[in-house]
Amino acid sequence: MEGPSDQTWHKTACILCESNCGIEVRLDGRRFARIRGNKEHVSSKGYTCEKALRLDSYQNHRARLTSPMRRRPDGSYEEVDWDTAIAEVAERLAAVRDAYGGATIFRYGGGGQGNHLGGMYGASVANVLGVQYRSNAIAQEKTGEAFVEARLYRAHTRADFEHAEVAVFLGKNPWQSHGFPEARRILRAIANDSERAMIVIDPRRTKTAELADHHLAVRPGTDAFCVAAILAIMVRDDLIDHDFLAERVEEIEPVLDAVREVSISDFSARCGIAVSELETVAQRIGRASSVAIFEDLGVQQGPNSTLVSYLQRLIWILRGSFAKPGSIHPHSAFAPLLSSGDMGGKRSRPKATPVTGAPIIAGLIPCNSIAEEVLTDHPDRFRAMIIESANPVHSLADSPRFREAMDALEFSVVIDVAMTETARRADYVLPASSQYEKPEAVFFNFEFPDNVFYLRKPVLPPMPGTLSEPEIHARLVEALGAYTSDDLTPLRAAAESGRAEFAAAFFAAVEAKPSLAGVGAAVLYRTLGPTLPEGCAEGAALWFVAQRCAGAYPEAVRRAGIEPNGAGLGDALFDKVIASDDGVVFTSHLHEEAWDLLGSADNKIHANIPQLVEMLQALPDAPAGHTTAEFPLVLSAGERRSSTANTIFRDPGWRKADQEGALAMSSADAAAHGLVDGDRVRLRTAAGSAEPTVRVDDAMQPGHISLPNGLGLDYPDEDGEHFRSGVSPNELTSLGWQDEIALTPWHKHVPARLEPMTG
Ligand SMILES: Nc1nc2c(c(=O)[nH]1)N[C@H]1C(S)=C(S)[C@@H](COP(=O)(O)OP(=O)(O)OC[C@H]3O[C@@H](n4cnc5c(=O)[nH]c(N)nc54)[C@H](O)[C@@H]3O)O[C@H]1N2
Ligand SMILES: Nc1nc2c(c(=O)[nH]1)N[C@H]1C(S)=C(S)[C@@H](COP(=O)(O)OP(=O)(O)OC[C@H]3O[C@@H](n4cnc5c(=O)[nH]c(N)nc54)[C@H](O)[C@@H]3O)O[C@H]1N2
Ligand code: SF4
Ligand SMILES: [Mo]
Repeated sequence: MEGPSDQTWHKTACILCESNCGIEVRLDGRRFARIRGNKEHVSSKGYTCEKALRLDSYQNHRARLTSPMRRRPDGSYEEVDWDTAIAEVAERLAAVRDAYGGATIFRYGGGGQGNHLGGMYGASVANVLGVQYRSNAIAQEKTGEAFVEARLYRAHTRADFEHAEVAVFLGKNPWQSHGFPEARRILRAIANDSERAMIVIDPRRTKTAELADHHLAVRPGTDAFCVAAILAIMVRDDLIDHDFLAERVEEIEPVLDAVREVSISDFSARCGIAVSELETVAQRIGRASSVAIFEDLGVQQGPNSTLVSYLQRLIWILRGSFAKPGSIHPHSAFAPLLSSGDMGGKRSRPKATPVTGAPIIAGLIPCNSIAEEVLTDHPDRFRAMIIESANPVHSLADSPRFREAMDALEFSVVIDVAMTETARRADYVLPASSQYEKPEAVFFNFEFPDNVFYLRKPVLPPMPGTLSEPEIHARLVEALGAYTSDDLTPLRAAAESGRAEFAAAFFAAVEAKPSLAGVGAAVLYRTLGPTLPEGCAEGAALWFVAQRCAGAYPEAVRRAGIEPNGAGLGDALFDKVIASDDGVVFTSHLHEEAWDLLGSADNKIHANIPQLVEMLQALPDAPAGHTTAEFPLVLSAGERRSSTANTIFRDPGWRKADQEGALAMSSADAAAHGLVDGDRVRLRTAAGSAEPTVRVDDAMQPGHISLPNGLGLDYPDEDGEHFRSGVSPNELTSLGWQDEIALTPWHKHVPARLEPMTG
């Protein structure tokens, strides 16, 4: 944390995708002068992709906020000081709570690809206000998968590609999107090993597909047919691990009966993959000692997505590819990603949304329902929103509808580092310190048998005018009167004397005043925080998390080399997390212990999900496609490229190529529309239109066109005039276009047409 000509390499992490590779940064003043991978990082071991080198564009740019902003009646913003902002935000939130109840205050976000600590403290504010409903981006991608996993075995799983004999990527392009440690190294290793095989199911010939042994270029939106046909071949040819099914799986028979009914030739015709090719793939999976599968947005944001999440799991269930090297595994959790973050014990949570009755999965209301929970005269409608570290106006389907919803609220506050599209609709905007100006961490800790957690320390002091989320939330909690300084004084004293004393005092205080549990994160920040090493106070809430983690997996924590200190195993784990600069292996499991990580009462897999088996049986009657004469093309609105990183980078200057995010299309489609590379075209969907430039790309199949994600952000030029670079994909998407179970949007499957540019 020194001035110019600082020769120190500061350890931190890349925040652009869930891999969070460890990096080292050299500073020139406040600029990131050099960036390299951190070879000592226990998970990424020095690996990065090219995007990490651009992180200065996140840390330093013209749209960063340096003062709380208050919206004037004419829609412009004025700067206000922090005391005013905190007092007024607390007062306005309390007024909504008092008039209509805390359940009408909705909370969105709480973390992005690199930052989940803030959300823990945000839970303190939510708890004081009695907030009941929340959501985040996960509820427009992963809730279908969560629905399936909750029914199969009550656990979250990932796959071990490092050791898998056969790797399957289903609507996933890890060469560009990563999603597991050292993704490109592992993809290359599989591609170079003749004993192993890679299968990619993607309509597009992606970079990953180029490396694959088998690329199944399905027709967009037909994955359910493709995966069901593979399953049917496995059952027909008896490529099944019967011992595994007998020992570990309940109720497989009704599922196998439904799979036997699948017409392989009909489904092959529907997905556009020859039966012989499906057979080759089924047989390669069928003779493998291990198969690892990763499904992602290509199927999670398209037709039949929850059904596909189910069917792909049946592949590895039939193969018994679970709980051994190279297979699927559950994992420990340092802090549960989907928990409400409160410390007040189990509270019963609503199962459906108050207005539209949409299903709440994994505690999250479907992103597609949020605006509809506002834009109604229903008495229980959402009246206020707290939005943190998310840009829903840009990232959720139907941007105009979300803007309308924000405008209809009685109150809204956004906590962000930048003046985003969402911030521009809020009553107050509170400027957070960047992820390199405070301690941060993610709860994307999905590894097995050794799982890793990394608390990174600040590289720079906070930008003047900004505060960390823990500080912002603690101030809000205090303005809302959740505790008094008398409540905290004994805890502060105990924290000074020692950790065992602190634990005793903390639990005694919560017992005497149970409401303190709901604001436990803020209490820890104010009491334990000041006793932690410099720059670590924001890590204080992890003390409770570490206790819970050590309590949940004591043997695996010990096996990871953590021994109880004077205050116990949880404190030893916490101390190690605070002290480490390279990430900590916090649990080390044995493979057979995977079964204990399942949440099902009998630690078995329960294969039969009747609702989804019925959907499988109804597939032959499904429509052949969703395009029409009016909208004959399928647009994938949001492809991951090396030039995209959600909306974390706002300055378009970070992009060295593909500046405006071209619309990719096959040469056949280009020719049919009289287009050549670099032309501009009008792209129209039922929801709206845009004018992207064209890139002719024969990785695309005819009829399928693709736009990148994360573009179309407003950014000020040198004179402060805003300009927009590229297409904002959700100006083109519609809310009703969604999965029937999880209500996740079909971002990857939007019917569209191309028109010549006029004028
Ligand atoms: N470079 C980069 N990396 C990122 C991100 C980023 O913005 N940029 N974002 C991160 C985030 S938030 C996420 S969730 C992940 C997402 O990671 P991915 O899911 O891998 O990313 P996408 O490119 O959105 O979609 C994957 C693939 O789905 C294919 N697809 C489209 N339609 C269909 C279909 O009908 N069936 C099948 N089988 N495939 C189809 C597309 O051609 C595409 O190759 O990436 C993360 N990593
Ligand atoms: N059409 C279409 N829409 C999509 C997708 C698609 O493929 N197509 N992909 C979807 C997916 S998978 C995802 S994950 C979402 C992502 O969309 P969002 O969840 O909205 O999140 P991000 O774009 O990652 O932006 C995160 C926000 O956090 C802010 N931020 C960065 N650092 C900090 C910090 O330290 N503190 C605070 N308070 N704020 C910070 C950034 O400025 C930014 O506004 O988009 C979804 N939307
Ligand atoms: S974008 Fe993802 S894979 Fe690339 S360096 Fe950052 S965290 Fe690692
Ligand atoms: Mo995502």
